[in-house]
Amino acid sequence: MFENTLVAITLTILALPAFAEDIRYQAKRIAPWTIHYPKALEPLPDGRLLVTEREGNVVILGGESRLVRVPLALPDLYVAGQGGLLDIALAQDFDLSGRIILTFSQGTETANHLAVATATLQNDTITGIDVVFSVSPDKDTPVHFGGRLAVLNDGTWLVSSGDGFDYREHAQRTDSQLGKILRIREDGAAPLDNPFYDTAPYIYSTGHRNPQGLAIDEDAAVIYEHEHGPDGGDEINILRPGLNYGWPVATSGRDYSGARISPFTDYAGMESPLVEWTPSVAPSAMVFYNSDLFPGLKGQLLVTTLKEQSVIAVDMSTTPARKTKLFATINQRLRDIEIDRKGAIYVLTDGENATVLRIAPL
Ligand SMILES: [Ca+2]
Repeated sequence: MFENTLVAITLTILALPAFAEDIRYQAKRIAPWTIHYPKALEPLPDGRLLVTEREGNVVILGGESRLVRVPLALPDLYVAGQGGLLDIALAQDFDLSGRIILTFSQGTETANHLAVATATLQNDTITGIDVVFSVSPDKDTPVHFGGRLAVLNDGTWLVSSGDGFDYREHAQRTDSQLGKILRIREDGAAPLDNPFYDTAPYIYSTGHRNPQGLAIDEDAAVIYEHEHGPDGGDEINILRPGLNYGWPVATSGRDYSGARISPFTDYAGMESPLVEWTPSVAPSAMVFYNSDLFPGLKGQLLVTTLKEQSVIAVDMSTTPARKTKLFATINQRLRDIEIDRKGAIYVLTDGENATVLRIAPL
């Protein structure tokens, strides 16, 4: 069932400029432009990279300079709009178990939802796909799935769930899992210490629109989240259990028609964003950079954007947070960003013919 394709990987130095901290870097293309509509990448401890394609493939890059495309038998995979195979992450016990975590949209045009599955990676094969969780209720739009994963220190997972676009009032309802950050155990059950365990066992936080960024500062034990606003109102928040992040009651964004969504940009009992972008940059992913490889970036959030076609470093230690545009020479819509164990930065470009760039000091 697995069709492996071998393709030589070329190394191309794209740019040798300096960025704001005057650190010289090089961006090397580490995959041919043959990755199709990718959604996420994940570095492996052995130096290889995993990349998801929306059609349901995982591309494995590296090893003996190879590209291997592994089609996954995801049950009822729904590929449309912003849906398809989405994020990929490594379970806490990956080094022992080879277990990976996947999010994907499942169902049909009239009834679909975000699903979370586990599988086992061994060499170039992925087996044992097991759907452990499905967001409810179903919706009938092909957009705003969320789908971002983060693995916490206690082994539980955060999963971002979008508002489905037409269901934005669900973001304020605890009887719906749309427009939420959810926290689940490895077996798909709800952790007993979730904030609404008795009434809404999976919900970690409420009032989200379409969250695509989850990043953890391990030392400070802080979880950062970002989400797309509508027209304007992209935000970065610090996630805390049980809090309400406002959507759609409090937002700086407007409807694409220009109509006001809400008269409120802040509201009692709801968290205001710590960072905001109006007009929108369309934030697609985020990591907390905690390596010495780029000392000037240490302690900052790195945010990839679709619209801005750059990486934005956000220094949360200043008020207001300082935003610095990085790697502007890349000039591509960017879908994901990850850091490997050595501190090198990987960015995943977007679209029909995408690639992965490895960014390291010159
Ligand atoms: Ca908000």
